Amino acid sequence: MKKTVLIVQEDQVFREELQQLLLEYYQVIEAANGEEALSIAEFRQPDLIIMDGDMPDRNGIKVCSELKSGVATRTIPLLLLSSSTTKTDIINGLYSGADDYLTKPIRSTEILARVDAHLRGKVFYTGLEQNDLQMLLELSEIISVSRNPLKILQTIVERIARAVGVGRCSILSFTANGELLVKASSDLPKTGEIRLELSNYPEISTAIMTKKTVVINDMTTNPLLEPVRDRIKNLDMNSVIVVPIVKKESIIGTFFLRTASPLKHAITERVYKLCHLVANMSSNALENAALFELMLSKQRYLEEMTLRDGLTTLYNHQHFYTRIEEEFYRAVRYGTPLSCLFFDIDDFKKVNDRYGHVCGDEVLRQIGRMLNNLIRESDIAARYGGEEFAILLPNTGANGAIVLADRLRTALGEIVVVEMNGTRITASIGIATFVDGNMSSYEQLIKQADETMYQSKMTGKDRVTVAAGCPAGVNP
Ligand code: GH3
Ligand code: MG
Ligand code: MG
Repeated sequence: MKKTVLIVQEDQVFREELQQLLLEYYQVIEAANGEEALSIAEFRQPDLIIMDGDMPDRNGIKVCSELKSGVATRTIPLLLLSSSTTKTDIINGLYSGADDYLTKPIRSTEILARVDAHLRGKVFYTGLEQNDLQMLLELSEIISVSRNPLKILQTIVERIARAVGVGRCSILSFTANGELLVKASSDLPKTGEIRLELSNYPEISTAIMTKKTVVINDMTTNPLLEPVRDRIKNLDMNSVIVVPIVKKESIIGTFFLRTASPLKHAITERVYKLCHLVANMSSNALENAALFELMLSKQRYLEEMTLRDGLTTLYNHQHFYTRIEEEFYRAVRYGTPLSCLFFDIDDFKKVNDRYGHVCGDEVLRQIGRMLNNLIRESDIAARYGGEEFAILLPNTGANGAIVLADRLRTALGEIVVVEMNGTRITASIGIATFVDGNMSSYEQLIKQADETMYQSKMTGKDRVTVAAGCPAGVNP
């Protein structure tokens, strides 16, 4: 049998609009004013009431209170429908006894979802403190205005952690390939991509598997945590709640809240309700977070590409200058050495002339790939010009640069382009090192590296020359 919904609404047009919306699923009865509402509610005992919050003289709020204090009507879920979106009005509505509120204009899917949830006893504001309602409303405002889902999730966990006074509150995403990633955490401001091993968290895996909330009020004795007892025994924690975050019937994550040890049996009804409400609020943001991150990484990729040379993917000339300036001042400030290595491919014109530009390009492309593998994370490799390259080696003296130069000569010798019939690629290499204040500018460092490279060219190519004042080289 269909459940009965009482619509209390002064505006006839609006009343009919609501009726049309609900008629397919519910038996709908109507009241046009507060008086009628009170008598019909008592007499017909509807399963749910949708109350007009905009009746004159705050009549809707008054009728709410009367219905909620009447013996025969107090248990009927009551939804306050109001055009007022100010926090105080909504809070007053909820304090008058309304179980939930909706704001006009009405959105059909939202109304149907809320009515359904209340009829199944799923939504509840009772038992929350006034501050909690205030916080929930503020969170929904932030959610509706912020375009950064990760920030939304971070705000949610921070506000809840503060409201409940817990050790940790996190929102985790559970991806289609079974990964559990921390998206926001109250005690870790920058979560990045922290991955959790599901087997270390039986409470989370149970929530995901059963699609049900897991509450553990004493972590020291609960049997569910037996497999990880040793791992958690020294951690400062006592109670935990894990609420699945669901989107279109599938689990997309969990809301996780854990208290520190003095807070025994901390998952009270209030905490339970708060966690459920915010888990629901988080679901859109969590879904959008993946999209958002993809967009950010694309943006970062595009930004990075403007610093790089298209053919070799090495940094371009301009970025090399930016970095050498930064690194030079860092070296001056911290008294660390800074080496600069220049190299120019020998007889590259011949490569082009004999085998064509396409082969020449392939050699340059392979050099780019090789250099990216050869150098450390902190080194900077750039295509300085056509077939001329530069490598900046922070915190590296001439000896370290010579070692790299040797590896570079070997790696160049290993470059193979099939059409080139075994032609070996060689380069003339020059090294200069800033150490102990031996230079006054980065331009000087570049000039010395360039000049020593030229010396290698002049003295027979395929060799390494180290600028004067640096340790002896290892030329062939
Ligand atoms: P050396 O040993 O004195 O350095 O002789 P070289 O032939 O390498 O030097 P030169 O400066 O005479 O010629 C450089 C050649 O590099 C000429 C130019 O066409 C080629 N080159 C520069 N940029 C590119 C590029 O992007 N692709 C190709 N395929 N060739 C390039
Ligand atoms: Mg050359
Ligand atoms: Mg050249």
